[in-house]
Amino acid sequence: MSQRYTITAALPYTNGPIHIGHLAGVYVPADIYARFKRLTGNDVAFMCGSDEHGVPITIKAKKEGVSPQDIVDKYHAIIKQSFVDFGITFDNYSRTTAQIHHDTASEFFKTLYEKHEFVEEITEQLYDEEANQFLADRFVTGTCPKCGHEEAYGDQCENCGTSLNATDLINPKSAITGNVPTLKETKHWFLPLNKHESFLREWILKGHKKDWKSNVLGQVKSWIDDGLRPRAVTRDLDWGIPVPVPGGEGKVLYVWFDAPIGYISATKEWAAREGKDWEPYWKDDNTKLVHFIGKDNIVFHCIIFPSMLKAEGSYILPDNVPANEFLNLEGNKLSTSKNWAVWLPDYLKDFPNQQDVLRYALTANAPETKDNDFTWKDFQARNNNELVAIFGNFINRVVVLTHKYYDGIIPEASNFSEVDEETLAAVKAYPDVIASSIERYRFREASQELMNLARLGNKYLADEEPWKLIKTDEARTKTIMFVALQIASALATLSEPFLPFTSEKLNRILSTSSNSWDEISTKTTLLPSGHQIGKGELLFSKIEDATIQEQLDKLEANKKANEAANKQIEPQKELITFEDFTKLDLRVGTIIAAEKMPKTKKLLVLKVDTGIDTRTIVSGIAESFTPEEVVGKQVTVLVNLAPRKLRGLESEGMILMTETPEGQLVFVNPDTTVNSGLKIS
Ligand code: B3M
Ligand code: ZN
Repeated sequence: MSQRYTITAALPYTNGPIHIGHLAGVYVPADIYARFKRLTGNDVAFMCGSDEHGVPITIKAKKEGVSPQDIVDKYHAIIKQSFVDFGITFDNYSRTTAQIHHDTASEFFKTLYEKHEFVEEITEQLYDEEANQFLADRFVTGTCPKCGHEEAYGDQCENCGTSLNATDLINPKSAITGNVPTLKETKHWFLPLNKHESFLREWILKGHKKDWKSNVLGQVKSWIDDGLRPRAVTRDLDWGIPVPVPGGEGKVLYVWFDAPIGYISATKEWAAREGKDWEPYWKDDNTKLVHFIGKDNIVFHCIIFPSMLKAEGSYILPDNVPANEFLNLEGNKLSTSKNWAVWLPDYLKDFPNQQDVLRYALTANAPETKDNDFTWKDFQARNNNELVAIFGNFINRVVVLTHKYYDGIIPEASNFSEVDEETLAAVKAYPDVIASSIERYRFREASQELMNLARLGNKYLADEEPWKLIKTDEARTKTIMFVALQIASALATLSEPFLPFTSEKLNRILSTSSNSWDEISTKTTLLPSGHQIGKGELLFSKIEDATIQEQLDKLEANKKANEAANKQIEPQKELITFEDFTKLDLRVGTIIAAEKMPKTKKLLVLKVDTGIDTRTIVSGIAESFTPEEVVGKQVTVLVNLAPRKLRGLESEGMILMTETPEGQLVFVNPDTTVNSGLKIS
């Protein structure tokens, strides 16, 4: 029976491209679910869009010296393209700067205001006197009162997930100037979450105990048990949706108030475009609303947004919020600021047309019940050992043999053996097996069941050996190939939610289009005898060690470059007098010989012509230069430094160097060749 679904995926902040963590945590599972629901005949509205308000965007704009609108325009386009590239089938990808969203969010706010669902209060908020600005959300950092994490933000601690008010922070610090904020009075509108507590308890903890994920229920429960407090839903900022009620001048809606309403505006925009009515998708009790999010968004989707919807009164509440945990990368937390990430546009450049490999690797290793680690080695193994060796190999064998034996025409099957019957029956069971995993939001498990179907095909061929039988038993070979082709056809349909590009290719190879999900279980023949299949194409190709090493090197290089870019210029040392300076005897010297100091990594033993004499100087430059490279170089020498023994060798002076952020040493030398011994002053 067809069911109406409103499926949402968290609106990404538009202050940077998206990376594999976003894909694994939210967009791939949401897309699998949406595709699956469509294939099983449901009415689906799959909604997303860019989250374009909020402080991170303002901060980024300030840093780059452009307007917030410039920032969101740039990243909205990049993010939207990534979703298209990775086959994420949103029915609408909108944005929160769209007029329809401003109108929808304003209306929503006004309705709650008119229903007296807000508490209006003048309170003291953090203020940066130098920047002349109130500090909320990400404009302020400090110590989390709950877990002690020292870099918690004014709205949330990313370490323990607690949602905070800026004034809760211990030792708050302005993210704009670094100053300690003062307190200043200002008026805001608060959503009294405390008022909704018993409803929330009833609805989530009693109503959804069975089918919600335990990580989600756990967070919600601890939130409610801690006691809910009124939460400000307006801010003293200039980037956002203006507060549409008297006294709201110069203030905007809190980004977490407007963003989830973005799901509604996206639906409205889509419905208008498609000539549909949006309301049943949000107001009909029979509609199932499912929010796909990461774990840091749980409180917003399970407590704050439902309270808003409930207060408004005409909306349905989410049926489920299958939040995922976090994905790490090579053992470390994914981090935009540390550039420790695999960005989707970069992946696509390095692995063109291999979106399904990433989709598969991320699904097979999805952070569903605990944080998980993405490693390039695992990515390679998933590709080489599963996609290539099992799925691709099976299809390739079937297609090659069908062309070789029958010119690509599906042969007639005669007597099915017991194994054939069992195999065909097993195929028929797969739609339900995979569906049951998807229904329980177990996408890893579902992806492994899909691979098991390909395994079944591989094993069938390996056991039946049509390549041997073709010489002795033509009729039997035909039957085997017929059965194998049915499995290939089932794979074309059942792989669609997980591997959409592969499914499309496979349908092209088989000259078919996907069946409906249920037909795989009900139809006796998926591919009839006499059907002509198309040309073979390679579905997957092996990924070599060198390719993986390149990715690992790239990660390290990105990290280093980022550290270098963030490296602080050292503060100036204390003042010295002119007399102090004249004590230094600096000369131009010429290196006339060099050799490595035995048993050391860093030291070169140099013979330097100082103009005064030729002397030995031991210098820690062996990691940046070979002895051959430095011979003949002119350098700056501090000649009157008291001699020092290094590894038993007297070093009579010092060569001046500088070091680049990448750790490369560079000589400080005259820009034309001059005589050794000239004074530098
Ligand atoms: N923009 C937060 C995030 O990316 C966010 C989600 C909004 S969903 C309504 O973590
Ligand atoms: Zn914390």
